[in-house]
Amino acid sequence: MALLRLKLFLSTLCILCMVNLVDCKKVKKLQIELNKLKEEVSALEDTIDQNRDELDEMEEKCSSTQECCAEISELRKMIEGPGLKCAVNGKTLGNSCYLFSSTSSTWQDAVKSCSDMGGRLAEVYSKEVNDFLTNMRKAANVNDIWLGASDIETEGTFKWETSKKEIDINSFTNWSPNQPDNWYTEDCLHSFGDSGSWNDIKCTSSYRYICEFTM
Ligand SMILES: [Ca+2]
Ligand SMILES: [Ca+2]
Repeated sequence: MALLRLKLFLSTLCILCMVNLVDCKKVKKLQIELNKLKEEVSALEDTIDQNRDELDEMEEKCSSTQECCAEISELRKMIEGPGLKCAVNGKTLGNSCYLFSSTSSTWQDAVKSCSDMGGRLAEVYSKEVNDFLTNMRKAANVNDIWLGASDIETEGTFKWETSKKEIDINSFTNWSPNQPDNWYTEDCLHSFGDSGSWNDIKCTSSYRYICEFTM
C-alpha cells in the first residue's frame, strides 16, 4: 500500500514536472528511492521463499525428533503467518492486521481463502473498523468488498462467519437504507460507497475482500 501511494505520488509529480511546476531533480531522486524500495521488497519475498524451502527440507529430516519439529513449526508460523505478509502489504489497526485480496471471488471462496491463510474474512464490530476498511477499499479504487457475515444458516439472521457472533439489535451495523432486503434471495454481506454502507447480495457475486489476522 505504501508503495502504491508513493507510485501515485510520483505519477502526479511527473505530470507537474512536465509542466515545470516542480523540481525535476527531486522527482528523479524519489524515483530512484522507489526503485530501491521495490528491490528491497522483492529481495524480502525471495528470502521468505528460500526459508520456506529450507524448512521443508529440515522438516523431512527431523520428522522423528519432536523437539526439533516444534522449533521448525514455530519458524514456519513466523514465515507463513500474518506478520511478514502484513509487514510487506498489510495495514494494522489495534491487534488486527488487514490484507486486501488481489483478486475477486464469490463470498464462500473469500471465506476459504482467508481461512487458508490463517485469518478470517473481515468482521466489523465498530465504526472505527468499518471506516478503516472503507478507507483501504477506497485507496485501492475498489467499489465493493465482501465482509464476513451472512444469513445463509437462518434467513433474516446475519451472523459473522468465523466468530459465529450474531448481528443483533445491540451490534454495530451500517446497513444501507431498506437493507437487508433479501431481494431475490440475497444472503451475503458486502460493503460499498463513501461511508462503507452494508447490503445483502447474492453470495455468487464476485468481489474483492479483506482478510483479517490477529497479531
Ligand atoms: Ca437473506
Ligand atoms: Ca440487498
